[in-house]
Amino acid sequence: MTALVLSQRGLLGDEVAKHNNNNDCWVIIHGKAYDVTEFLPEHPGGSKIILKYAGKDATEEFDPIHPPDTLDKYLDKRFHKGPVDMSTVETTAKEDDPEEAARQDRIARMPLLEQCYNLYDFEAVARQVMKRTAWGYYSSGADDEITMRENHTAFQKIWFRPRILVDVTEVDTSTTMLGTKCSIPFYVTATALGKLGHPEGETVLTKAAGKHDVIQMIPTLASCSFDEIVAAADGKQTQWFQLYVNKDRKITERIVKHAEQAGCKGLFITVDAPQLGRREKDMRAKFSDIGSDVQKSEDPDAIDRSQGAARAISSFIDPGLSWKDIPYFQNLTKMPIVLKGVQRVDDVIRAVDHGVTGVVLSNHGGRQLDTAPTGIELLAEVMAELRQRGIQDKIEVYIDGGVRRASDIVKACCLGAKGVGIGRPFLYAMSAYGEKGVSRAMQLLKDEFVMNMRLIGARTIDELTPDLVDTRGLNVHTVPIAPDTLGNHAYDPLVSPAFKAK
Ligand code: 173
Repeated sequence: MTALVLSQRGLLGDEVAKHNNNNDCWVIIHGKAYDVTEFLPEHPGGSKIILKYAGKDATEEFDPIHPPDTLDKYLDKRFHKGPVDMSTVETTAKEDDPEEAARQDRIARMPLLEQCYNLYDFEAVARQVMKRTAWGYYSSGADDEITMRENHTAFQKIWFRPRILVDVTEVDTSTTMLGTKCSIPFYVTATALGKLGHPEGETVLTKAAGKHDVIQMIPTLASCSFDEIVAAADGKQTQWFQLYVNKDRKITERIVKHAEQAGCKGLFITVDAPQLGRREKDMRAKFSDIGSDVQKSEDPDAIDRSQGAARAISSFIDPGLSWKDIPYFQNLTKMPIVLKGVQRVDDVIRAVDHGVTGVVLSNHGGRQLDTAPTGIELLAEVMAELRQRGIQDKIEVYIDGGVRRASDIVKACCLGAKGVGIGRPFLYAMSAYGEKGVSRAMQLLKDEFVMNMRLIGARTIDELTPDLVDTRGLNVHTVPIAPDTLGNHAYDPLVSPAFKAK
């Protein structure tokens, strides 16, 4: 036998397991071994997380964070050690983990999809059936989560002024966004790491969006590769691309051009994340996941993985991005450019002056700056200013954050939004019930939307006008609101640090 022990089906698990340290580190991913020793110091997520899996199968941790072509693209072929006979690899028995056993038990007792009647129902189920780290990553907001909560409650401060005795036999919810027709004024906004929630990741959202003639924004940091997400589309459906601008502009240029060639109809440049916010649920989930190894560290500053999943992979984002770069993007692509994450009125005016096609008034789902304003509150201010200056048709205004009911979308349209982005609710529907779940979530919104339009006396999107809403309470941040029972079921309260078990 040679040093590399091969069974007929590849390397033996024992052989791989020997390469289990800082100076000699192999990992198994999708049944193949890779020597990542030289790559350890360069790993954007830090070396610790790789070392946790040194000599072992790292597929489950790897998949959500790395598109499938990552190793072929970034790890020199001489480090690809070949197939492993997976029947010889020791696995950590899932049954030994009481938390995992309890989760599997809950999965076996999940409510039927038909028992989900609104978007919060999916969230409440997802909270029970998702892995703790995945739930921590998706559900987390920044700091005290004040903005995240306000995103939703702000809609409840707007009341309708319904018009009666309008013939609403026929109601048409279709509209155009960035010049493309779609069935309804909401889109699937970009969210990272889809495979944390579902093994097929973002393609699940693509397929449901295609069925419903809903636009999907493809994230830079998807778990699936960009090409997989485009290939999952039905050929007719519209996709946009969300861009995190890389410090290395060559990479940015390549991916923007690729998105344009692939037929994306809009470039949404994220402008609210020069640094990623602190999301403590994500950090806490990751911290306990990494286990005692980190806790033993001599140097408290070395606890890189307590940063959570998102921060660990965000180091490539350019904090130097500025208004000066906008003409560069306008020269780079013919796709309409939209700034995603605008948070004040004068920045919208500046966006108009720069000739961009649109803005998304957004606080990144309450995951960036806590106590940043909500999209819906800002929308009312922005549209008043644009109208006063007579430039309301010079830019398309979108909002996202906190949308859970079609009435939220209707309110945004009344105030002048071209459409709204929805992120987490579709991730929760996907995580709990897969494509059928996302499709049902979209259908529920569509049904609610038609009903709401009838009940306020509007037949088309153009008939959703500002006079149909009462926004007098919108800017009051201390207004008493009725208890939000569905929301409270799904909301995972912030917690204090846990004591060690006895
Ligand atoms: O909100 C996010 O989690 C997000 O946008 C992100 C950014 C960088 C890396 C991973 C996720």
